[in-house]
Amino acid sequence: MATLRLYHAPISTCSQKVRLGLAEKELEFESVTLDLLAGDQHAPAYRKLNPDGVVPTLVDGDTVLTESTLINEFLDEAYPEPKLSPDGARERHAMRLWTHLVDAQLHPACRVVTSAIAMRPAQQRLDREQVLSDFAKVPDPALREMRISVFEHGVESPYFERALRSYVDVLETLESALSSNQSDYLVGSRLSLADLALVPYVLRLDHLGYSHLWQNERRPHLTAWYERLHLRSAYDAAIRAWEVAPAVEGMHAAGSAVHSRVDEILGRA
Ligand SMILES: N[C@@H](CCC(=O)N[C@@H](CS)C(=O)NCC(=O)O)C(=O)O
Repeated sequence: MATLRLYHAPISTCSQKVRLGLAEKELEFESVTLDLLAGDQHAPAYRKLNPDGVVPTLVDGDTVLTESTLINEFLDEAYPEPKLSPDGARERHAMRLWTHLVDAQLHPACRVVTSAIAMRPAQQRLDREQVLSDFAKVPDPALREMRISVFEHGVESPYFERALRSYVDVLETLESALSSNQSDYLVGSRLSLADLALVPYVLRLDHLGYSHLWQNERRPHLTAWYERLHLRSAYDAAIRAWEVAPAVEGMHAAGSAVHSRVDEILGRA
């Protein structure tokens, strides 16, 4: 079997998603971690592998794969056991609607929310010119503009409220789908790439200290699904093993610092 090499960051959602795919399939990989705050993703050698300057990137033999959703689809085809997609075409479409939701809505929302709440305080401790020069290396102009706005204004950036609402809307979509499903999982009767794609984003809110958005009977089906996924051994290998306590504590502290403002924006103050 060819050697797999994963370029990733320990608590990046997209990296967690791919590590879950690898762990469910019990695939070993060589790990190359990038420090996103230090700008490792913009190093010329890495940008040759991933021109967007983001993680993750998976190298399988001489094949370089980017885009976490597509990497997990690749893994499911190239390493078919255990299967992480449903059998029927209709259900596979349903699975892809979830992964599309992540790519089109949830990840962009999470990027803004995480940047405003948790990355900004860390970036503010760095040299301002260095931070701005890293933003200048972001290839997508819209993303660059968002990064600057969020760095300057945090949760008061015009990007923040829209992103936060969009993020929380997905929690309701999850609750509603899981409450009407006859299954423990998002699609069909077994775990699929849909579950692996969504769970890192619930975890991110958990890390920020916002689990009240689904716990305490607010969203009981989502709570049960989230807890169920935590019981999998793949979760330990892909998520817990990579959690760096100071980073998680830092996210929690940053979340607490703006908790009341976030509640206010959500209209629950
Ligand atoms: N659509 C891409 C998004 C990748 C992405 O945004 N990765 C984040 C971490 S989750 C990243 O590398 N951020 C660093 C940056 O934007 O500078 C994927 O799914 O792989």
